[in-house]
Amino acid sequence: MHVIHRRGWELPEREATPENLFFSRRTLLAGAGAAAAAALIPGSAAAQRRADLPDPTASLYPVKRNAKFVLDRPITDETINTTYNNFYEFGSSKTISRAARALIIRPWTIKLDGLVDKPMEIGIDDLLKRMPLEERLYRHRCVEAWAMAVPWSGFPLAKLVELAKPLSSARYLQMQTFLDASVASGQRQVWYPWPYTEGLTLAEATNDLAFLVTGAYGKPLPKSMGAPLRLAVPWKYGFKSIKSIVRFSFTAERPRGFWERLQGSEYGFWANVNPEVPHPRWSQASESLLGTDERRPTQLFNGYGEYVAQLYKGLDGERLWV
Ligand SMILES: Nc1nc2c(c(=O)[nH]1)N[C@H]1C(S)=C(S)[C@@H](COP(=O)(O)O)O[C@H]1N2
Ligand SMILES: [Mo]
Repeated sequence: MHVIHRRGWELPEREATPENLFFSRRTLLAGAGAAAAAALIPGSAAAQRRADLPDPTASLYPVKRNAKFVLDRPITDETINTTYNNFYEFGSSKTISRAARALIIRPWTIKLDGLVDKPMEIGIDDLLKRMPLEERLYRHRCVEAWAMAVPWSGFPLAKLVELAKPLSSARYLQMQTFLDASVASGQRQVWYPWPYTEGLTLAEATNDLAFLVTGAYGKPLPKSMGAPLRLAVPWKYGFKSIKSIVRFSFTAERPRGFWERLQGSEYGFWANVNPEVPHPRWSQASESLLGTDERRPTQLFNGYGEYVAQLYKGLDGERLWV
């Protein structure tokens, strides 16, 4: 595993390559040990049946749209968004939607722990009963320079923070994806720092825009998009929007995310969208709109500066844009 943890600057090529291509090249470098680790383990028929159960929350949707959040572009075609995904647990290509069907989303228990009044566990359906669901139209900007626009359903992350009752010593929120290599073959690729994690400051997490997603396109969230619970932080690069969350931990120390652990020089903690700060291997000046031939100029904070710019005042020494 240590062999694979080489840095970007040790790689022979520095051309503009999306994160997935970069890491599939890394896969080749990993050699025989990795190939053995990636060997398929057949899933059981029982697990398959559990994965096929209809989503019990279907009757909750559609939910009322919050008119405050408007788009400057058409909503991306639903079939594109459900079949063109980044979800490394199921593979490093964009076509993981079939593999992601193996994910078992009930029961789905979420832990709230760390620096909280009282650690707790709550099932997703109990959580949904306690949370005010609404629909929001958000842009999403992947660090790979493609963008989409999605009608998400869900509730403000601030509401979950309220439920968890963090102590005054808590400064950050770390979120963690499920870990089950028997359904997610990507998690057998041992050179990745599984489980996927991401983090926010508490000020970011309780900001109006930070949204926990449980549905999309007026339906329960598809597995390929991170069912049953994923984050949407639209002013940051897409890798911050962690999927299939099982744990929220409140910490005093800044957490290090999955991509930051893999390649800290390219994927940092803040990762706010900025057209003027290129990724080390490509420009961020413009973005392509998924499902169209259109390119648009990238906007600072992905166009959400009025909501979030004040969060970053006085943080000039920080790498806010990587
Ligand atoms: N657990 C997990 N969350 C994840 C990822 C991932 O690989 N695993 N990819 C991230 C990246 S890079 C992006 S752009 C978005 C993609 O979301 P989508 O597939 O719904 O478009 O999910 C983010 N969340
Ligand atoms: Mo991304």
